[in-house]
Amino acid sequence: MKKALITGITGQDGSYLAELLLEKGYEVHGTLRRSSSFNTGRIEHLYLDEWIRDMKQRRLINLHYADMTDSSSLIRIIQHIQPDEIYNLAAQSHVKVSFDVPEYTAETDAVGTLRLLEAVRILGLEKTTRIYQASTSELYGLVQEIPQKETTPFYPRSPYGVAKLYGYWITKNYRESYGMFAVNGILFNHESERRGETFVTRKISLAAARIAQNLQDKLYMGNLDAKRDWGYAPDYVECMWLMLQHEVPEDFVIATGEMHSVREFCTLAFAEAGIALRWEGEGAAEKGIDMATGRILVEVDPRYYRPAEVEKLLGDPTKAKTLLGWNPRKTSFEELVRRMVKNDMETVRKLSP
Ligand code: NDP
Ligand code: GDR
Repeated sequence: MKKALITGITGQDGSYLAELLLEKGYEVHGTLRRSSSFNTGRIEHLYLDEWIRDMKQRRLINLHYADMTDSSSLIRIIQHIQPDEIYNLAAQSHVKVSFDVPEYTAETDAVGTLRLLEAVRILGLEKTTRIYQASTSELYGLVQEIPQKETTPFYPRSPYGVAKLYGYWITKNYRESYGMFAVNGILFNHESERRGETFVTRKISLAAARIAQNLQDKLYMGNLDAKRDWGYAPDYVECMWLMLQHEVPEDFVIATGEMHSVREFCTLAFAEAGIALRWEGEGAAEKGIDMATGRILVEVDPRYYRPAEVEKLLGDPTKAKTLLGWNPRKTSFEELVRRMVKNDMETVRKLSP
């Protein structure tokens, strides 16, 4: 049985990847951070107590406390598990927040990646353990070429993007220096019902559901003109696994090849919740108005603007399609929005008084 370690197993991607690897028969381990309240909501169904484990005889995940800022915790866990594959998903992953905690973001996302690679090397596992590094389309930042592919130059626009740039290069450097099977997945935005609530898609799907059920009056947004290549997270974690099964270690762009604006996402999400929006005004004065009632439901609040913005990202997934046989548009954009809104309509309904 193959053994996998997922750092950041409690996050959106970690939870889907854990499910996928369990299905494939892996022994799955994941890192957990100490927190003052429960942070295992996305993986509770994969983490039951011993008694239930025995009764159901299902393979379940194993959790270990660790932090990307703590080398000793990483070394201890890797030594204990001796994993065949490591998926490094742990990160301070919020772009806007990275402007507020730039040093912590660098510690976790940049130096944290180095700590992990060094741990594998210190333990003498560099020829046996394969490593996936969660790189990002934020590396492209100020766009130099459209669409972006593996050869497009990088120009990150946030402390997050800059920290991930270090993570990208140190992974490549360890591959070239020590012959490690260490690869970068340059993933474009991917969303799901489990997306964190402060990322734009989930913020919109939740607000649309709450407004439709009269539990919220208005949604305040940042840059509505920003454009992203949005995919579906469960489709993307499959690619992480495929990259580690490939004969040679290589970096891949993972994207859908389709781009939409934040405004389009809003319009579609509200429509899924039964509200037809029309847009009026420009920039900070733009408003989304309910066509049926004339009520203003969406307004721009410049507090959500970023010090430096990434205006548009569009990926070219040709390499992943050709070499990994990956299907970039298993789930359409419309289906992604529909699933997120449907899920939030139900969640809100259950929680409402
Ligand atoms: P999430 O923010 O949902 O999950 C991040 C995970 O990292 C959580 O498990 C979190 O723990 C953990 N974590 C944060 N800081 C630390 C730390 N210092 N030490 C240990 N663990 C830590 O991110 P996603 O699942 O969306 O993304 C997974 C990875 O992929 C990230 O590295 C992200 O930067 C990258 N990425 C994501 C894309 C996307 O569109 N989703 C696109 C491209 C790259 P906790 O639950 O306790 O907060
Ligand atoms: P991003 O995702 O920064 O691309 O990083 P996010 O959903 O936060 O923003 C996407 C775009 O929407 C604009 N926007 C808003 N964003 C948020 N969060 N809240 C708002 O109110 C709002 N209004 C407009 C943003 O300005 C931006 O242009 C995500 C993360 O998952 C990273 O970890 C990952 O590396 C990249 O995707 C690829």
